[in-house]
Amino acid sequence: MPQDQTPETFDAVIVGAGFNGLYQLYRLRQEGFSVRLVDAAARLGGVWHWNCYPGARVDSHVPNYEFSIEAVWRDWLWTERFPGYEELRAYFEHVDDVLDLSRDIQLNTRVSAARFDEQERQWQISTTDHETLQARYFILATGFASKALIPDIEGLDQFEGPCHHTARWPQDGLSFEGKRVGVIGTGASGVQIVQEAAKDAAHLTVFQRTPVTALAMQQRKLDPAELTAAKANYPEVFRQRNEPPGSFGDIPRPTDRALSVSAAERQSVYEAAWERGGFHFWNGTFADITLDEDANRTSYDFWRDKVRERIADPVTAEILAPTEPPYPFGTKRPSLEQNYYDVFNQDNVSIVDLLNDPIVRVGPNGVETATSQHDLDILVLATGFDANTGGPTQIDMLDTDGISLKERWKSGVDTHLGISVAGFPNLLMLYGPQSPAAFCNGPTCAELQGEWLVNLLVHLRSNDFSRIESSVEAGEEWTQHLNRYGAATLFPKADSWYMSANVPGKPRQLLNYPGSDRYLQKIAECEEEGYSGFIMS
Ligand code: N01
Repeated sequence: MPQDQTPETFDAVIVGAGFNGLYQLYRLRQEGFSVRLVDAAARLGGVWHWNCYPGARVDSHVPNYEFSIEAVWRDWLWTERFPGYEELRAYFEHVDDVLDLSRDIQLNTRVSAARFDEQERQWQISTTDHETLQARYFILATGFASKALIPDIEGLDQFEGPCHHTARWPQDGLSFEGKRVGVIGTGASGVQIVQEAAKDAAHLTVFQRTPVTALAMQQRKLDPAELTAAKANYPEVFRQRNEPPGSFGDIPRPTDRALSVSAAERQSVYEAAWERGGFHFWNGTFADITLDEDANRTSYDFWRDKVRERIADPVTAEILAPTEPPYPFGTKRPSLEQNYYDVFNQDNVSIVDLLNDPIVRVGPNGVETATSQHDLDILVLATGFDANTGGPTQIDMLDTDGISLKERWKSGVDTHLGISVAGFPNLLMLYGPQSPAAFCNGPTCAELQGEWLVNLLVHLRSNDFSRIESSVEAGEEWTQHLNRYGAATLFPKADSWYMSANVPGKPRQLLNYPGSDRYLQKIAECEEEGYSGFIMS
């Protein structure tokens, strides 16, 4: 639409077609709101559009990473316990078919800027195609991992072969067959792509800075009959998932402390969690793993010994799974692996320990480290994201004093409940910074926090309010609360993206609320108190 015409107007414009945005669209529409959802991608699914590198798959086991809406799960059969990106994309098509979402979704459209019109109490939302949409409420469901982090390495742009970030992978794929491949980064994305590249590459060089504590995935094919039978119990699994602690329905919150049981008992708890696979070993062993260093050390030692027995070369073993923990176990996101540690026994795979042999520069033919030149045909950047804040700050938005969100957050993030920012009326965030986001399973959070937001918009409409803004004091209080809460855990001890420590210059701050049960309690209290911390008119 040309800019001189009246923009299309909605009750709400949502950015982001992942779990959060889609759930919100579905529910707000049910409540009679007019909604438009916009996404830069060419399909639904959020990260699963962008992350199509070989091996990309979800680290949450079936049936956790899906909506608990019966009409959606009833006829959907996953083929693997941890589905790959192709299957996840198909799942989102199924969601679309069942919930009839696409009629209110605009794909291939990137929101570039937004301004709040105080007179009209409407957001004017601009896209890179010079279109303007108008909405009373502007809802960001941009996810915590939408802005790729390209490392600042000298000469990176000089590399002559294909060089891609994992979250900007070519949609039509890229073959590693017979190529010399380099992977920088060993987080969840790095682990997955390394496992695949090791199969076909003539040589694979893995550039590791900090070791990842990857856990046994225990992947397996799912039998359709078995899965169909399991669905009898889905209502109960989803009921548990959506109740405190609110995340995974079938990983019960442990109550024992690691050092309050005998060494033999501890070992058997760890063994059982390892066998169950996935995040059981992270979240399902003892209550104090991310709270107490001595307890934490027992889980690190178990993990280290488990992994090291698979790595033939002792030097490689020490690089991948050091004797002393590089950070408390679980304070950087543990990835899941199938044969990650085994591939380092192959002749075509080598590891470079960047802590002892850092990258100096990238040249046309490969990567130069302090001691060696590594000639490469393909360079993979598995270097992560400007997590949590990267999505919202990509949109040029001004507060009521004319200061951009990016500028406001330069010295630190201040939100009320991870949902609202003082000075940005009618702007609401789902899965945003200072919410549990990365600590809460995506679909669970989309439904629980999403319902809270739906109730809020219904409340505003019922009371004839057209403006909502959180107070400065509420933002300060939430930040202090989160900092205090975080300080009682081991998370601040790691240089992780949870702590914003992976982006040079970003203020160090815990941006994910480590406790979805406590968070749910907090937002429920806010609602019961008539939306405390918010000013409505
Ligand atoms: O990113 P990361 P990711 N030189 O930030 C290294 C979700 N996710 O894309 O630790 C050299 O974890 C960096 O090293 P260091 C999931 O929540 C989920 O893997 O900073 N190395 C690290 O090793 C996940 O946790 C899934 O020292 C550099 C790596 O790059 C989150 O997204 C799949 C560097 C980045 O790891 C992010 O995962 C994928 C440099 N200049 C992602 N800069 C699934 O569910 C960075 N690194 C499966």
